[in-house]
Amino acid sequence: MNKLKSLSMMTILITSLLPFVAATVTIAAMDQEQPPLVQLMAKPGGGGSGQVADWGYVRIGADLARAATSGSVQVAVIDTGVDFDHPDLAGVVTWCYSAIARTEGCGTRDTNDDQGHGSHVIGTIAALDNNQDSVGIAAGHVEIYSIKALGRRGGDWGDLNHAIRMASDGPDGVRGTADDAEVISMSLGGDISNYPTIIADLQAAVDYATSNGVAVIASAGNEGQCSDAPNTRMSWPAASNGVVGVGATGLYQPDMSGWATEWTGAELDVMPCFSNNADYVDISAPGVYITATKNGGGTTDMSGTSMAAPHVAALVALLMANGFSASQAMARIYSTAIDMGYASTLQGAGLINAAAAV
Ligand SMILES: [Ca+2]
Ligand SMILES: [Ca+2]
Ligand SMILES: [Ca+2]
Repeated sequence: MNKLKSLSMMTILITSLLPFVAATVTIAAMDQEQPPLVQLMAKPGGGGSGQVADWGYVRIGADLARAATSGSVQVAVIDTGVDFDHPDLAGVVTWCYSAIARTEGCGTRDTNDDQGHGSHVIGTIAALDNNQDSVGIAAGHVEIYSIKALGRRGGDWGDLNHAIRMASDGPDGVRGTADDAEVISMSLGGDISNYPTIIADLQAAVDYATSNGVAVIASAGNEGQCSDAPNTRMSWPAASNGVVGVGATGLYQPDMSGWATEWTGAELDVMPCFSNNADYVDISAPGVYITATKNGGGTTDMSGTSMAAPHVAALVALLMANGFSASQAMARIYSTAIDMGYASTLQGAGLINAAAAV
């Protein structure tokens, strides 16, 4: 009941389906017409057939933001591990740690991605800009720390707290040195409303990171109810103090005929029903049909606030690579966000605009 889970719609569904074959999900635009049924299909592997920039990458102007960035920072992704051998992540992941097994080392049984979720999130942030697969929003400007705190069926709050502290300390295990992560990205969450001790322990771990200057980003959760009323369920760590809670946006066809997966300038920014409506939602980012690296090679599409959080983490990383502090970076992201017209409990400050922020 109080287990953590990753926040991709696909992940929720594959618990009862074969992973990476095909999953059917229902996603609907908040305040739009009847929710359409859509198919979520895995794409074939890449490998030299040409690189695809996801619509979210294009929509937020990531090319311009990357071009305006110099330097590099470390981003810790707390998730299901990573496919360390994925060609589009070659050299990207510089530290792998399992907060479950409490061991380190990349390409090991303890730190490999046994689910696919972590590899997708990492690709959204950092996949190489080359001639294959996808491209990360902060490609060329980040090193990734892959910290595994989720197994195939979720994780434990104690392991998450440990993961947050390890990310803040970095590989040398010493707080306040150059290898400390600048950003922590968490595409996970759970409702611990009735567990005040767990909330307090989590808050202490978050405070440990934020007081070290780390930007802590988390998915807002997928328990949205297609309603203007606030959620009845909450999601931590998004609801923890000092954590940036990220809602998901999608693209709709200009004639409202359905979801779009390519940004041409005419499509509409909408929020899907699954994105949580709560006062801890701070900002929104693309999270419907996001193309990124697939466990085992190639790319796949996934949807959820899980896919939105790494967009924000990557943008914070670009700003911090340019010398901004975590709080300065977030102030810029909030002030340049695109107002989509939704309530602030749904969209937060709005849709991130990387080109304007950097
Ligand atoms: Ca690529
Ligand atoms: Ca350190
Ligand atoms: Ca650092």
